[in-house]
Amino acid sequence: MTKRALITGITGQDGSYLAELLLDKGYEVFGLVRRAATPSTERIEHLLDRLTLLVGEMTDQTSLIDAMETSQADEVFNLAAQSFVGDSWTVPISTGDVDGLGVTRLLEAIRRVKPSARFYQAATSEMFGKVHEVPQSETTPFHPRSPYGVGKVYGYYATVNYRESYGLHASNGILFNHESPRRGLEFVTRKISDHVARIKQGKATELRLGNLDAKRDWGFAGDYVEGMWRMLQQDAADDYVLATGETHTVREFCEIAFSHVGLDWEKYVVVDERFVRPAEVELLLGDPGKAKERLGWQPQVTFAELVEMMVDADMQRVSKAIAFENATS
Ligand code: NDP
Ligand code: GDR
Repeated sequence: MTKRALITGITGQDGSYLAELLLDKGYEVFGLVRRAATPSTERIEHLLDRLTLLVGEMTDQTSLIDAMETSQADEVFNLAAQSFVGDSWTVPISTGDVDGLGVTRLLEAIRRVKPSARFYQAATSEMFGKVHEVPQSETTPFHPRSPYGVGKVYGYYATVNYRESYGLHASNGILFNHESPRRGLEFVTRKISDHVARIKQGKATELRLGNLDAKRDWGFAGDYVEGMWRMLQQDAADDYVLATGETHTVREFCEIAFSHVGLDWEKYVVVDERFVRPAEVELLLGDPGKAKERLGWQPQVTFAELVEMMVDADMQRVSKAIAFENATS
């Protein structure tokens, strides 16, 4: 029988890769999308004729119950979130509503409509925040440093609690940063690759960044959606870290990205206090040992390959935009 999946956040980076993966595996895929004046379906444009999109909101309980009733999903992937840490200080209450309470709303919809459905919660390394140990694993205590991190800790425990209270097959993926050419332009990796491409092609002159010393465990998003899927194929639900086990600074990301197109990063990067956060997560380094042992999961793309893949994609995009500009001017 064809399996059915419901993905919230299907228009985001991870939602688009996960939708591709599940369609390839023969799933019928439903996606929850917000009503918007301007649609945000760019990342799933190439899949639209194979998906069923349902209008809904993580803040609206009725829409989540409807989405479960219509989809009758066997597997539910909750990827929807206000996911930009920097903005979570500006909109702390709605971030908590969507990223925290939203998880309980979706779990309630599952419990009431189809309690046999398996549930994946997009938890995050941001829950470790001011880290209590290095590397971080499934047993490391949480110490979130942003309204985003605080909301995600709520969502994490809601997931554990529905597993323990009602026996739902509900798992948390504690994912460390994962990037791709589909990453939003506000996140540091994509901000860098986009600026490198525009500087190289004469469309920008500098790149303004905040904390260059921040260290992150960066992997490729395409590898991480495979890990999400594997979590839901286990007999018992559990929580898993997905990470590369390597950490790099923002400065190192800049070095590789600029040098890939023959530029010296120090000539273009300007530190700008506006991008420094009220409380910073200085160091993230994940231990993916449990996922490797139990799920047989390992990342395939190295750090340097990831940086170069993102720069190459932005170089192509910017050059196409310039060619179009020239042709139409
Ligand atoms: P994106 O920001 O690219 O995508 C977020 C998605 O959530 C979008 O589809 C967005 O829709 C949707 N969304 C936001 N608010 C709501 C709402 N109120 N109701 C319904 N949908 C909403 O995130 P990523 O793909 O990078 O991440 C996916 C998930 O994984 C997120 O929960 C994120 O917090 C988490 N995560 C991500 C990591 C990463 O490194 N990428 C690491 C660890 C966790 P719209 O297009 O309308 O804005
Ligand atoms: P992060 O990603 O906060 O780790 O959350 P982001 O790319 O925004 O920041 C990474 C680090 O880079 C530093 N930094 C800057 N960041 C941005 N965005 N812009 C800048 O100009 C800049 N300069 C320095 C930041 O201070 C930070 O230390 C991402 C999101 O996808 C979350 O949803 C997810 O949960 C975590 O990764 C794991």
